[in-house]
Amino acid sequence: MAQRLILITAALVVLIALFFIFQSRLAAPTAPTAAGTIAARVDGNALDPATITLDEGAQTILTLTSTRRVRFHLHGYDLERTLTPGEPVSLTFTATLTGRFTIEDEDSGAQLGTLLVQPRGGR
Ligand SMILES: [Cu+2]
Repeated sequence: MAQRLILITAALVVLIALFFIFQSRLAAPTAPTAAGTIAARVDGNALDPATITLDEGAQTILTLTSTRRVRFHLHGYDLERTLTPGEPVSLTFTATLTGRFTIEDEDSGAQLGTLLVQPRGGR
C-alpha cells in the first residue's frame, strides 16, 4: 500500500514537472526575454510569432527562416536581410530602442509582424 502511494506521488511529480516545462516552451516566443536566441519564420505574409517581444537592452540573435524569398526589413533598427527558403539568416542586435517597430516585406510593403521592445523597469 505504501509502495503504491509512493509510485502515485512520483508519477504526479513527473507530470507536474512536464506540464511546466512544456508550458514555458509554448510561451517562449512572445514572452519578454532578457537575452538569447529567438526563432521566427515568415510564412506567406505572416511572421510567426506575429510579435517578437524583447526587454530593453536584450542582446538578441534573431534566427529567421522563410517559406518564400522575402526582403525582411526591421524598421527602427533598420536591419534588412533577404531570406530564401531553406537558408536560415541570423540578425544580431542589442535592443537599445524601445517601442513598437514594424517588420516589413520591403518589396511589397506588407507588414509581416512587429517587434516590441519594452522599457527596462516596466512602462
Ligand atoms: Cu521597410
